[in-house]
Amino acid sequence: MEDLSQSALIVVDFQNDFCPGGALAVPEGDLIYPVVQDLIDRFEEAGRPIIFTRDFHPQNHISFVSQGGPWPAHCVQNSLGFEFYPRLRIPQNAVHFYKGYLDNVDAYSGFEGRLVEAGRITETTLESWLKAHNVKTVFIVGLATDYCVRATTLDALHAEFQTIVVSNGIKGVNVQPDDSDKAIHDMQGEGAVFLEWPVKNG
Ligand code: VGL
Ligand code: ZN
Repeated sequence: MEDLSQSALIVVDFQNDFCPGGALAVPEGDLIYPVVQDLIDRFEEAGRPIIFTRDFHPQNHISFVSQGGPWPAHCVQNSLGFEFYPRLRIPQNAVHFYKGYLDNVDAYSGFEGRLVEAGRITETTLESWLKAHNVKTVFIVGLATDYCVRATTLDALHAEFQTIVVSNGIKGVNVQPDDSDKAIHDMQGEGAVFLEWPVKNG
């Protein structure tokens, strides 16, 4: 068992629209579920912070094809596609950050998100929240390896967190077949440590 003191878990964009059947499905994105849930359970037992980032796009978001962007409409505010993958059990005291909520700004990194409290988007950034809570190490899982996991990991490293990416807790979109391999290479090059998380039935 890892020593989780001074660690936080960051679950990136594990939302319906990034899972099979969703608007921007990551192939086999749902297969990370046992690893993600086991990490949530372990961090909860250890009394450590559990952070969820989510895309929270307006209907006319700049990243959508309808507005000249690269992606089909996805994770539209208060749509089913925005909701968490349904099997996820979200702890009561989990901490939530939304990103990409302005019409004309996209954000892949959770570090560009803002804390949501009582359903309202605040000014608090993920970096300031983690530092205020004396977090030194972040464990990162979620979707997608080649976009939001990559960007979140690089920002965590630039903010000088020890950054552990759980290799069996991520999946990529792979618009080009080797995009995830390239993203992993980029993350390792900046100092990310890749760890396979042992899960029974995983
Ligand atoms: C993502 C593409 C567009 C992601 C979000 O979560 O990786 N990818 N928006
Ligand atoms: Zn998006």
